[in-house]
Amino acid sequence: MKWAVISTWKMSFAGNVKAAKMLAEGGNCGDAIIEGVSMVEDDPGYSSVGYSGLPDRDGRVTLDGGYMDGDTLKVGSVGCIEGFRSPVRIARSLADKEFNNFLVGAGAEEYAEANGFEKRNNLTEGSYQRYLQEKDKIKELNSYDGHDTVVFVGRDVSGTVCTAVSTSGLFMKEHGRVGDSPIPGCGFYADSLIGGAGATGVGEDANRGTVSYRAINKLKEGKTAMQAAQETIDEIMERIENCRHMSIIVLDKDGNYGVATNCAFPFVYASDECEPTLYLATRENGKTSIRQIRPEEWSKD
Ligand code: SD4
Repeated sequence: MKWAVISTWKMSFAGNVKAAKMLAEGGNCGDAIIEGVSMVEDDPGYSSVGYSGLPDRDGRVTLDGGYMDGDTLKVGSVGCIEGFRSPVRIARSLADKEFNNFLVGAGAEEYAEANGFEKRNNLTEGSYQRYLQEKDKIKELNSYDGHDTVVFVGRDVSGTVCTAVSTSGLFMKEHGRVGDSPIPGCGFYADSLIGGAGATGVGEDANRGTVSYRAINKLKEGKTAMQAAQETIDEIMERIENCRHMSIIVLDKDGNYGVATNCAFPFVYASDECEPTLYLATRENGKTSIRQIRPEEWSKD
């Protein structure tokens, strides 16, 4: 494959189309996937990323984002950042720094403001209403049904692999909680010599399994992208008691994809050989089964 891009959930479809177009025109992988992720961040119709994200227990929308360049292994992340438009863009700018490349909370906000990143109140009326409905319930934290983290992994014509991620994390999390998404090796990873990976699901479990790096290691051992994804999910389900929802996307350095899940997980894949296509992955008899679906077949994000 000359180029390829894979992204999580149906909500990433329009962003995948945009990223695919950029890659097809010879665009840089980082630029293409950042564009894809930030389209999801900007869309108030999606309630688990960026604008209109899921509030925490204090009714605040705090966001996590990460970016990794597989050529240099440079990585940048923000955690628990509030009041800014695009965590993934802030994360990418941090990847250029030799030190201080993972900032959280007030420190991340100070950096974003000092560096001219656009501010935005991400608590929309929709997010607030969702919060009001849940705030008095004692709720077990779980991945929000059908509305989750957006991860893009891409490979451009020059062979560069990058991964980018953005999320509001778990609905009704404690203020200050950070999941797997901005943590390199857990929520995302990229190495142009091997491939890239990213996770969506309950971050506490993804962190325990360092799932993205686990998948990359399997690629390095010579497994296919599909085997790497499946073995990663199998291992953490075996090793973590009551492992909750978890899905992983993998792209090898040649642009072949692998996906595995323990729930129902839509994703989008495009390459120079295949236009952006929506698939649904499910777990059947202990293995991931994947089929192409029409957008109408999946009513959630
Ligand atoms: C987190 N992994 O913060 C994210 C949330 C997610 O499906 O992906 N939910 O734990």
